[in-house]
Amino acid sequence: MLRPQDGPTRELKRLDGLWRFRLDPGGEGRVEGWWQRPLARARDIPVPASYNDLFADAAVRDHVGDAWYQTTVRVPRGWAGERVVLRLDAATHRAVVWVDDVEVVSHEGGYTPFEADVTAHVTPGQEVRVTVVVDNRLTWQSIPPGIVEEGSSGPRQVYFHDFFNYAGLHRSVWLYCTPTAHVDDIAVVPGLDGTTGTLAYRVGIEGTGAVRAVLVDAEGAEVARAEGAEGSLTVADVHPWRPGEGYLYDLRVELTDGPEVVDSYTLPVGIRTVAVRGTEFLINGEPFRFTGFGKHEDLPVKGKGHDDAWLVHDVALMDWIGANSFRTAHYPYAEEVLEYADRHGIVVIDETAAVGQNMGLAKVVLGRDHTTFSPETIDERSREAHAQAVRELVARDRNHPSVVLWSIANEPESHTEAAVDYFAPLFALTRELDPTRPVGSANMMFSPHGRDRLQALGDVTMLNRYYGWYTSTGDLAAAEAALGSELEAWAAEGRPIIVTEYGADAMPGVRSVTPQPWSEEYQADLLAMYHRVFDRVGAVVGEHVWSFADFATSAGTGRVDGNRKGVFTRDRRPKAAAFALRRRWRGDA
Ligand code: BDP
Repeated sequence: MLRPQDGPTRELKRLDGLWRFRLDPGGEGRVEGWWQRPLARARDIPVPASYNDLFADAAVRDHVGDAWYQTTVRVPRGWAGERVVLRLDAATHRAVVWVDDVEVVSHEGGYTPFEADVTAHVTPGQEVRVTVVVDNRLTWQSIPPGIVEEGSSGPRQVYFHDFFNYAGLHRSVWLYCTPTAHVDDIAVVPGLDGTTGTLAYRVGIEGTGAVRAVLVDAEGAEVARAEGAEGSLTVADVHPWRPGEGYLYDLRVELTDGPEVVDSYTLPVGIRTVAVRGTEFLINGEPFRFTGFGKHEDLPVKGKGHDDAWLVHDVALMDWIGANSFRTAHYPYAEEVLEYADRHGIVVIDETAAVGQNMGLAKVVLGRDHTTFSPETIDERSREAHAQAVRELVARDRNHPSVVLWSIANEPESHTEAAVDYFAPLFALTRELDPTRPVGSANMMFSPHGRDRLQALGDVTMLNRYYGWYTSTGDLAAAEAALGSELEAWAAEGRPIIVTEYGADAMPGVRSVTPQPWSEEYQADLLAMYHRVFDRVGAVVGEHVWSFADFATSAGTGRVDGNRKGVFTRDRRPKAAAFALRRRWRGDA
């Protein structure tokens, strides 16, 4: 799905800013038709932002169910005769959208965009009312899963993942226009052969016309062109995209009618290859070692609302510390983030929102006894929702050179036959949708080597490990021995290993001369212990500390105002571990 853009044949209007907002705990709005008139008893709310932390009100923070958003927008009068589209970059976790009285689109899944052709419902020059109802409930059939329970003071949302269930309009909302006949989709596959680059492309069009593809380098010089909706471009003396150097070409796709350019869309592209060879992860044929973090979209006040200032700052801190990569734990991030990674040469592991599909873990953390995969819990419908999440992730992100690996789930149950039955088709689907990138899923410590049955389905072994924290707490010597023997066992499988999580909580300011969990020193010492082991095991090609920054979670006795495994605090101040990581990853500090 193409991101909307301004161009010679397209225009764009961002609908961000203050909208009107009302919670609807009783679910009355859908019955009473709240979209049909100005939202009564509404208050102002910023878009994009999570609604939860804005109002100093527990009823808002812990709301379960529908929340209504409304704004009015004037359709530019110059758009007469154009196709007009309303696009939401994300609505968490599902939404229905109306333009005036007409329902135009609904969408399931909180982290991928959706849009509606609203041409028939708008008049250029006139105002329309846009109403969105966003439902934050998680069920066994949603990705991620959850259960809504009746508590003494109303419904309560239970979920099995370790980050707060922020909800709302987390990303931008757009009104844009294209010509009626237009470029609808573009897929590119880059290739490299010595100093020659190739770019296979496929263009989907609506309407009729001829397609031309023109590739332009970063200085604006044309380097290749081709005619036809499908083809391949060749670039002599190519300037590849590579980690640390986000060199991009522009692919200008034009839909023509004789001499006239009917539509034009410019896609930034990077020419690079990705492959797994034995225990190596290759980018452009060269072994790549991942250094960096599992992150979150998580901010004070804004929750999961995207913010360009924090994006720029986070990447500056990743650069400061020597991180070359991150994982979009545990859901697809805003497209702005991936575009920024493309431009800055940052390597991305791109993850679906399938987190918490593990009732073994739920039993330990929440004391609940459920079967993970069953007709009463995660079932066929859940798998279809999961498949759709994979389709939408790949459709949205396949053209980003920064994305080198798909992670289709985080820490699912992985030792049972049911897990294999559930996941084998999802691995196959991901490979069918994108045969050019490796696929994996992050393994949880309850299914170590010898028990896990999912890693063998992937191309890369992805391990989340907490030796020295959740096990052997405070005993780094025991933790080191256990970690070493497990990694050696995984290495023998012959796949590259990325340790996608390792870390310890640390409360900033808690200092200790002896190994005390929760101290800044213990966090730093634990990471150093992992690094000693990684350096002994050749198959380890990636180290992603959990986590980049502290983040909000649901309440729990192991959580102090959220998860404190950040190397930076939630407001991005470094803990002691940050300086140690910088010394390891930059070597020059
Ligand atoms: C892992 C999860 C991650 C958690 C982390 C932790 O993948 O989301 O936040 O552990 O416990 O299980 O800190």
